[in-house]
Amino acid sequence: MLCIPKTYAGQATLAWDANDPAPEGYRVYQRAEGNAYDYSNPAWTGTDTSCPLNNLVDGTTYAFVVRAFSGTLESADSNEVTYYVEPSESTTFSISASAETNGQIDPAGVTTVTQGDSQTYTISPAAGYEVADVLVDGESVGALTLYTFNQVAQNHSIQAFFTEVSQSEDSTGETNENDTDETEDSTGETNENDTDETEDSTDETNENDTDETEDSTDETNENDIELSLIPQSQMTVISVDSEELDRGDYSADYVIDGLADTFWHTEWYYSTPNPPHQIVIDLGGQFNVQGFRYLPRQDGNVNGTVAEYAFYVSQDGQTWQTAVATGCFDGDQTEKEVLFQETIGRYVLFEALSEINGQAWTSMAEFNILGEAVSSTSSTLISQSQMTVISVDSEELDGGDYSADYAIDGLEDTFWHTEWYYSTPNPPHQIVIDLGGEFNVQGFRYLPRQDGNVNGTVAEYAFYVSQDGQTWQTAVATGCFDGDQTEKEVLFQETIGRYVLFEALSEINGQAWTSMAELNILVDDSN
Ligand SMILES: [Ca+2]
Ligand SMILES: [Ca+2]
Repeated sequence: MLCIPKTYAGQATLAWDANDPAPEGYRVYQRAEGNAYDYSNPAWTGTDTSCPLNNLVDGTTYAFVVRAFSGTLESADSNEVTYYVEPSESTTFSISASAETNGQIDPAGVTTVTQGDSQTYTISPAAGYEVADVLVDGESVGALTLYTFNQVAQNHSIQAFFTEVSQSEDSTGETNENDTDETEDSTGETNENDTDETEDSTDETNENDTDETEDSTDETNENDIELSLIPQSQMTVISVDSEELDRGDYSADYVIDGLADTFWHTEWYYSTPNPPHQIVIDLGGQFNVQGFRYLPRQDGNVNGTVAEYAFYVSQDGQTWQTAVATGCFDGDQTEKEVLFQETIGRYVLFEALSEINGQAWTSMAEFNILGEAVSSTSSTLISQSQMTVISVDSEELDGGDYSADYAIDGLEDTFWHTEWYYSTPNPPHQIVIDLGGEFNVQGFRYLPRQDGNVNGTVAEYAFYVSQDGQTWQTAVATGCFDGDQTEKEVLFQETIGRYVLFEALSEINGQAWTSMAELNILVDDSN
């Protein structure tokens, strides 16, 4: 009786009952399914009553018989047993490696690693650059040039960032000759910061131009836009119009998991909604957004790969202005990068308008946003004492004193309130303030009334900056405040002006009033 008593780790053993009397030996013959036995070529010969099965091809069914032999005599075939060799099940994981501009990581891209193995990465800055940081699975591990994933047991990502080597002060005595009106660096680069007219009249090294100390060799060029990726770990998918979760897991969350082999895919199993498809992402904070990267799915299938797109930036995730970028990607699977005019916001919306083969799906392996964190640390508040309320459309002066001036008196417990005693004008309500001089305005703070009553607390707003207090361009910021009484801060693209207009478009409970305890204006006074 021939049988296969045990298999382990893809290794099978064949065993049979001993003949009595014992023969000289046994011969095992094997054939792949569909083939005949080759009795001139036994797979195994020996005196044992079992043998291992070696050199079997994965995914193939084999049949075996055993024959006893003595001298030239050989028995008939035993019963035949078959054995299917399971495809090997060694588990693998993906490590996705990327390097930002000005350096390389090796190996770049997606590397498949067998479970338990290690994978080492070499990080090489370009000349004049050094490693700024390395993120492993979104977490900083420091400015390493070598990193090894040991005993890999899950998917990973690694991203390398680079920064210009900081030049120590130029002490070589390289004289930066000051000539005439044009301030040129010795390197020939026009130095934009030296716009002040205070020129050294000597032939000394030009190190102490006014407040800005410039390195004469290091080109400080403001046009060098440092593009950095916003860490995906702080991003959240807020909404998506469609994601396939029934036939597989193609959640929108996979676009920000750092893994090239996982992807978002719109529904295709029970329904196939038509484009446009939209995904909205919270960046986790205010950013000066400069661009994005779209990595199409990397599994060899191109379904859902985006052709036409539009990209939006918003302060509040609800109000979306005109798209900051629109276009049509090339129909291949490489990562696409789109840059645009810097736009401050916390939320981004990617809209897929068409698919490369005209299908209804959208798919996306990875989504990255390029931008710089915005904080008000570089801004200063204009002193309210130099501000003046120029105009207000409504203020209650009969039912109490709720003058618009109280919005800039520095006191939390006094506030501007629109009329409610004799009349209740509807919004929008507007207050125009003269800042007392021209500023690089980059934000404002709105403090709702602090007396326990919420009437008039602003929900939707728009904010404008003007040079003359009469001509108002497009709002520099629009949005909707959370419905609580904490102070709200809104930052936006720096805009030069002397006058600001705050417009309240709605109230948190849909009432007609507007109230405001304090309005403060943030400006950039760094130059
Ligand atoms: Ca992914
Ligand atoms: Ca006040």
